[in-house]
Amino acid sequence: MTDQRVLERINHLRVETPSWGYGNSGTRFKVFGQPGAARTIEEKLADAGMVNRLTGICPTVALHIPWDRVDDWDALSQIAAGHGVKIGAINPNLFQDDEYMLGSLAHPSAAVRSRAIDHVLECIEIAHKVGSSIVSLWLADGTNYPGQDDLRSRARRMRDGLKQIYAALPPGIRLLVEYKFFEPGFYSTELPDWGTAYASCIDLGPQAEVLVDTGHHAPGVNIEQIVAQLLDRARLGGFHFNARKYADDDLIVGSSNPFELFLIFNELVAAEEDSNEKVASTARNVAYMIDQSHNIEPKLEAMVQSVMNIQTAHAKALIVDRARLREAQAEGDVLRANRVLVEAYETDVRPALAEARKQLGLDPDPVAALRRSGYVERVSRERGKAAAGSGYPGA
Ligand code: PSV
Ligand code: MN
Repeated sequence: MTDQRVLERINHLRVETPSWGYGNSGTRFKVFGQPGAARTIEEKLADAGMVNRLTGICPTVALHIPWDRVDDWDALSQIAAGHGVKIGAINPNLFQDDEYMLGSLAHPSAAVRSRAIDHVLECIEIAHKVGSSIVSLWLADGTNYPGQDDLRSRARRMRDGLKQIYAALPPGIRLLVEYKFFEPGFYSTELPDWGTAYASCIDLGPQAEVLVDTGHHAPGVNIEQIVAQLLDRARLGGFHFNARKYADDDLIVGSSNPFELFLIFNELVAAEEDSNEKVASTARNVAYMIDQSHNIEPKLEAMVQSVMNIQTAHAKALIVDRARLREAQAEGDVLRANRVLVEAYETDVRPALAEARKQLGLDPDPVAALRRSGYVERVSRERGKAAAGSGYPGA
């Protein structure tokens, strides 16, 4: 790839940031309030606008309902536009109401199941109103004890609920189905892995695609291989990026696992060039989103840093010498093939990223630009240290 083509591809990437990443959040032990943390959806959109102005590649913001519910969606879309952003994926919340203690779509009670379905239908309606093309569904459904509920009955109830939701999906809106191997259920989870999510999407139809949250796998799982499988089956819909050491830690993406992030992007970039047009177009339409909550680190800087880490991994994947890689693979030259990948990973892409940002008229160092801007100090003065936050319990 020519240098200018690499710069164009760097600037072509889009990364969605989450509204809940801008408000106060914490662990189940403590929520530390941060001065200036956004208290309302309007303030979250303002912060997301700032991240977009600094990075140039984050023009959409994911909402979580009911955390971000408003009466007037047109007005909210206007406010977003005023900050230079648009509303992106709509995330239903099927885990925070008392009724959902034993699950949502898989709940033993038909009344709770239908409440959960109604909520997702409302989210589809919201997506339609704000012009978003994604409803992103994560089910907290699971059990804590063997025997607590019948596993096959739960799976059937969930499948039935998903079918009702899918039937209400207008053309042009994608349903992303997110899996997670545990938590809040500690014994079983209804959608624990990519295979179950994939099977559910196949049952539903072409508008249903799998969402990979990088924090939702057991330690040691080969996520890039999952990505490759889903791409090859043309069912990878999106990502929730974050990093973790042990469980779903929601730390800054690429902070502890930069090589893994590079290998994930390596699969994506390779698939974009696949001769099978279905695979290539799937790769080109993957929705890249961040799903993080920053509990002790400054929120705006953490978000900007996350976007930069994603760009770094992406840029390194763009410069992999694919012809040499294929040649070494065909010859069975194990270590030369490995070295081709590692060479790209070890390349310093910071000058290319700085140049790409300059071509967008941006500061080559978005973190330094944020620090110089005085934005965080200003909103800290204006907003103070808020009790309200992301929507998370205790926040
Ligand atoms: C669940 O852990 C999850 O990854 C889902 O995407 C939720 O919508 C999100 O986190 C809430 O923070
Ligand atoms: Mn997620």
